[in-house]
Order: sequence, then structure tokens, then C-alpha cells
Amino acid sequence: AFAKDTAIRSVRATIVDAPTRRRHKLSNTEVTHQGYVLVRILLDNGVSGIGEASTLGGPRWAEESVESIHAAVMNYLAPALQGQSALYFEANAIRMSKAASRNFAAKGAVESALLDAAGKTLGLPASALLGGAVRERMEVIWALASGDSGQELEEAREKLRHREHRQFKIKFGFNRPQADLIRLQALRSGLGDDVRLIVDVNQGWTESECIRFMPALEELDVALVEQPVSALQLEAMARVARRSSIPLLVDEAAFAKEEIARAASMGCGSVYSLKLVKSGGLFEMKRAAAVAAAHGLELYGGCLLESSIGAAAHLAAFATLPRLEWGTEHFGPRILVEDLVTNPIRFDEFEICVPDGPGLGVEIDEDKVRAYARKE
Ligand code: MUC
Ligand code: MG
Repeated sequence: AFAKDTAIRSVRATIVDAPTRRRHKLSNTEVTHQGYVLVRILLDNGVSGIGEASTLGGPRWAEESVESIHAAVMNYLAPALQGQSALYFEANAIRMSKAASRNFAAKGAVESALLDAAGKTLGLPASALLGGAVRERMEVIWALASGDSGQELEEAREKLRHREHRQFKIKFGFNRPQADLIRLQALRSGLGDDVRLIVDVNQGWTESECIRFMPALEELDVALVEQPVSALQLEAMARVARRSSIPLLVDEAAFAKEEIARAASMGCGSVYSLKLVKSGGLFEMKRAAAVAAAHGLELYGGCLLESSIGAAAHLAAFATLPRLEWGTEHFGPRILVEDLVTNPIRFDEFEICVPDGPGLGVEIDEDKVRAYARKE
């Protein structure tokens, strides 16, 4: 009877374009709006669940766009799940894999909505369904990405003053390396030596640029360098890692577990960035964490500028990991002009708090979603 009550009655996807507080630049794109697909799943018991797929600059950060995610959810994933119980997460993940290969953001949003609906049905937080939380909050990193070091310094100082963030990820690769280094130098001298700085090149450098410019990053006491070279150049990344005294963070180079195992075995880096857009589901993201950890990599809770909906899904899984050495970078809810929920995730004392209500623990703000929903 329970399985019948929790049968999936309908799956709906909505494209949302949510404005950001400022321009956010990456090596290969820049955004002033965040493109999301919100997935709403209604069960036979009348409970509905929400999930979110995030993109960055269309099909730029990864190959999925809001349009392709919408199409994958409505045409392939929804029919595969129709009438199935929401509670059989692994069985539903297998159904989705049979219906569509990769399409990780789309699958991640659907599974998040299933966990939300199941958690709301059972009165349990999603973290309980994912194994149970071992932490309620985690240190949260902020990204500096306007490209204007004066503005970035002011933004970082404000975050420090409000005791919201004391670790910053600086986006590199959209300038010449020399210009980015001048920018980093200004941030280091303006913020002092106690602030932890991470650099994300988003595949923007060649191996030769790494050889030339990584020593300057070492001089500036950068704690971590994320994805300096192309995701496809695993050998080059491994050579860069071998020369560097700064650990490398593997991001775009490894999505699937097998890719993580390969990148780790080759020595491409020492830390792995966990993201729903790479794993395609929260249970699978936990397995990604296990594979990375088994190869000796530390873990970093990655983001793709999600709203509180997508952030809550990530946090539910991050909360259950035995180890999460680098905390998380789920600053997305605060980069939006307006969050998409009525109860945004709380930031407190340099940490982000895992919502503890049933399901994802956030309530969608229908007015805001209507206002930002893309008109057909
Ligand atoms: C990425 O490559 O890590 C996360 C934070 C940010 O500024 O960009 C994203 C994606
Ligand atoms: Mg990255």
C-alpha cells in the first residue's frame, strides 16, 4: 500500500532565469543570470517534491543546457518513472540510466525531487534517507569572479566583516595569466595572509602556462588550484600536479566514478570536487566520494551556483560524508538577487547550515519562480 501511495503521478519541469547580483566570470563564459530547471514531482499521496538542475552560461560549463535538461526530463526521464514508487531510489536511478545516458544534471534534479517528496511523506530530512547526517553545518567558500580586483576586494571585505566567508575562490582564465596574477596579488595584499585563497582556472591554461605561472601562485600562498588545464588532458594535469607544491583540485576532468578512478590513479590531483551535475544523483555523488577517497583524494563540496533548492540537495549528501576536508562552496543562494525559496539556507559564522526540515527542507517560493520562469 505504501508503494502505491508513493507512486509518481506527474513530473513537471520549468526553466527559470534568475538574475545574479553581479557579473560572474569564468574562463569560457560569463553570466548575469543563472539558468535552472526546476523539477516538480507529484505523488499519488498528494505530496510534491522539488529538485533543481543548474547550468552555467548555457551548455558551456558542461554540455547540458536548460533547454536540453527540460527535454530530457519531460521526454525521457518522466515516462520512465511514471507510476513507480518514489521510495525505490536505486531502482529509479537504474530506470533513468536506461532511458538516457549521461544527462547528469537532469537526473540529479529528478532524484532530488524524489528525495524531497519521499522525505516529506515520511517526515524525514533527505540526509536521513542518504544514510544520516554526521555534520549539521560546514565551512563555506565564496567565489570572487567579477574580474575587477577593486570590486573583488570590497566584496571579500564585506564577507569577512559579516563573518559569512573567510575562504575565497578566485576565478582565473578569462584574462591573460599575467593580468590574473596582478589581480591575485592585489587580493592577497588587501586581505592579508590569514585568508585562504583558492584559484579556479576552469581549464584555461596550457601545461606550459602552468609551468610558468604556478610558482607565482605558490609565492602568494594559494591553498588549492582547481582544474588548471583542459579536462581532456589528464597526462598534462598529472605532470602539473607532480611539479606543484599546491594540491590540485580535480573538477571538470572527472564526472563518472570510472573517470574519477582514472584521474586519481594517474595522479591528476589530490582533491575531488563533488557536484550533482557530474554525478547525476545524490546516491551516486556519495559513491563518487567513496571512489575518490579510496584513491587517497580529499573531498571538496562543489557547486554550480545553485539556488537554495539545489544547494539543499547537495548539503543533504555532504552532511552524510564521513570526511569533507575542504567544506563546501555553496554560496549560490547569496549570489542571486532573489533566492527561489521562502526559507533560504542559513549562513552563520563562516558556515552554511544544512536544512533540517523534511525532504530538502526548503519551500519553493511560487511567486518568484513564476516571475523568473521562462515564457514559452
Ligand atoms: C566551477 O567550475 O567550480 C563554482 C563556483 C564558481 O564560481 O564556478 C562554479 C563552477
Ligand atoms: Mg571549478
